[in-house]
Amino acid sequence: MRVFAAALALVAGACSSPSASVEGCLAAPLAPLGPLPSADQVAWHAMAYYAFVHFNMNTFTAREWGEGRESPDTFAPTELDCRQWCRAFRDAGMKGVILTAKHHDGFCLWPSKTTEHTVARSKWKDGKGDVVRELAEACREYGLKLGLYLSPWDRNHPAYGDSERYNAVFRAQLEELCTGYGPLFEVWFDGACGEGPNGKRQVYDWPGFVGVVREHQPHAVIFSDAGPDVRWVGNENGVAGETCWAMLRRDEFYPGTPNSGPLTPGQEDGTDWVPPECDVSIRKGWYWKASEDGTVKSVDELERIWLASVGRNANLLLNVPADRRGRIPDAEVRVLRELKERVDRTYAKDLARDARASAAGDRGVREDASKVVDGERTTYWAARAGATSGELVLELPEARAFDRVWLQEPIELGQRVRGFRVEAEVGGTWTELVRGTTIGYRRILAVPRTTARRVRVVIEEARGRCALATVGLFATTGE
Ligand code: FUL
Repeated sequence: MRVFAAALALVAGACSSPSASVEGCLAAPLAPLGPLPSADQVAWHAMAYYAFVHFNMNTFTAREWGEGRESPDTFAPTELDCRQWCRAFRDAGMKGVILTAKHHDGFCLWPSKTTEHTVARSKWKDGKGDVVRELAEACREYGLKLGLYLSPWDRNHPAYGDSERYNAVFRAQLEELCTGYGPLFEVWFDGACGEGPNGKRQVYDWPGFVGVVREHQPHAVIFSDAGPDVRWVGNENGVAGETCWAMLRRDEFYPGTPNSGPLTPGQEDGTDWVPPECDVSIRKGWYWKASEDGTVKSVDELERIWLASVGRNANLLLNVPADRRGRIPDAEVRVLRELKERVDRTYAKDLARDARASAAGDRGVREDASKVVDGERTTYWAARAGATSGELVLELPEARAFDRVWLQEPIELGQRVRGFRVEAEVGGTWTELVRGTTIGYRRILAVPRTTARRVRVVIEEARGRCALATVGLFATTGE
């Protein structure tokens, strides 16, 4: 009996100890397969969707990149109302907001001691204003998390280009922001620099910048082209790769990296967990301009963007710029609400929640397939030990119509799946609805509207033993 058990365990492919019981072995908890996310990165994945607000000197000059010679008095919002921003974002289902505390022109929205070029030098609120503070307070009131964008490229500061001197300035600015406004969920470093070949040459102290954030905001994730925690997705269209690994060979990239191609799909053999964030603007430019009022995206466009980002293992950072009053314009507030209503209508009811789930091809041993329909992201089904492919069948109480499939992996233990397909039994025949490569934290797939009682997810290939945390089925309402 003992020998038999040991032989079976070897077939199962994971237990090297002959004394391990078959059950213990086959039902062994899934071993982590690195790289793995930190707890703060997992919390970041769960946020999914939040606002970017480009609001600064450029709002008042109708430019995208200011020169740094603008008078502080040019910054003159007439009715700044960060509570109105937060109300709109909260009502839109967003979980946070990231503000351009300083853009490339160097103007600081808070009274920084590191430069003359700040709100403290403007007539706005007699030099007593602080946009970062107003937003931090409004975020607290409306239950949103706060993030800050701080441009390393600075066209105003006299020290820029004198590397060590400016690095000290930038570290001090970061310290002011990281210590003065409560908890930050994300710090956003822009890689852009338009100095050109004859411009100033600044060698940035990235380890020093990261160190300041780590010291004062240990739970904030740091964004740049190359992370270290969250990466740029490689485009500004709001679209993540169809193949989208959270992993990246991080040391091969840096902020402003010319080699941004791999940032879109990520790298299966990446050394670190650096998932992508999709930044895209709700209107043509990043900053509000009256001339671009006609370019606000429609709810259909926004829904496509939502699906191509949130539905592909990325987060969506949707830029909704405030206007010269210091308010989010009505058209944006309206379309954000429409998107929320549409997403809520589609995803409110998971049609698979009362399905019976079973795992086929497991030699009769099941690792509780029901975990994929229990509504919990942290419980999961894993194929038998050693299996890099597997199959899950969902049987619904009756035939139901759906056109969205929602899949999640238990990413705390690593991202694994590299090839899958979803099929439905239609007229007695298994019919392929969609196939894909990666899943990751969250994959949402649009499929042809299908009415079926039995649906299966076939994992064709994975980097290691395969597992799924969630299989959901949803139906759009046909708008
Ligand atoms: C870019 C910047 O140059 C744009 O002005 C904008 O802030 C965008 C989000 O990042 O690199």
